Amino acid sequence: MTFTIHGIARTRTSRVLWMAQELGVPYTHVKTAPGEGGTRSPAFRALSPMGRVPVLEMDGLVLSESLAINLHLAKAFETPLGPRTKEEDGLMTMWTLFAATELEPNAHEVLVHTLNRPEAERDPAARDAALAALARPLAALETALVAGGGHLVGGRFTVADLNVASILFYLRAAPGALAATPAVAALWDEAQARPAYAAMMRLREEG
Ligand SMILES: N[C@@H](CCC(=O)N[C@@H](CS)C(=O)NCC(=O)O)C(=O)O
Repeated sequence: MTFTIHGIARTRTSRVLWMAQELGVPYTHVKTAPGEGGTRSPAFRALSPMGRVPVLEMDGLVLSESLAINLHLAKAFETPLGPRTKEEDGLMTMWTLFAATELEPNAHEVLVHTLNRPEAERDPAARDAALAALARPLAALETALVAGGGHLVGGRFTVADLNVASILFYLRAAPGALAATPAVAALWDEAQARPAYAAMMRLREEG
């Protein structure tokens, strides 16, 4: 079973490349970039409803949405990152949707105002408002991680942790963002120490 990932590493495609590195299986990487000749080409638009990367192609299935792709890959391959029971599957889906809805919008806002925009265009007040809005979901994560012995599902590092950590990635330039949530900070440290994370970061640097 092999698959193709479309998207350059310096986009949300990095989340899927991270998962692919965790699986350690061969795959094809098509470096589609956002914009003309990339995501706006008719061929790519035929793959992605929103014309956005990443896209996964596998066994005739075409999937968009980075975090959903990761859930699918975790289930498609025999890996400890995937669910062992229907209950684990439900929890992994829950934490993935939590990452997408409760964490990502404000974490992205923090990223925009700490790293992504040129310094003159960054708005510290917008960054601080986003950080304040993250306090509640980060506290919820903290409670779950403490109860789970450091992981969200099944007492081991799973796709739920990976998907959440791929959003915590946005907070890397905001020192102190995880200071009030030591278990979340510990998960982020663990995620960064994984060889698959380091491999993904190398792909980002290569472009
Ligand atoms: N919710 C989507 C968002 C994907 C997304 O925004 N991709 C950006 C790159 S990070 C993109 O393709 N932008 C090009 C465009 O919107 O035209 C996901 O998680 O996959």
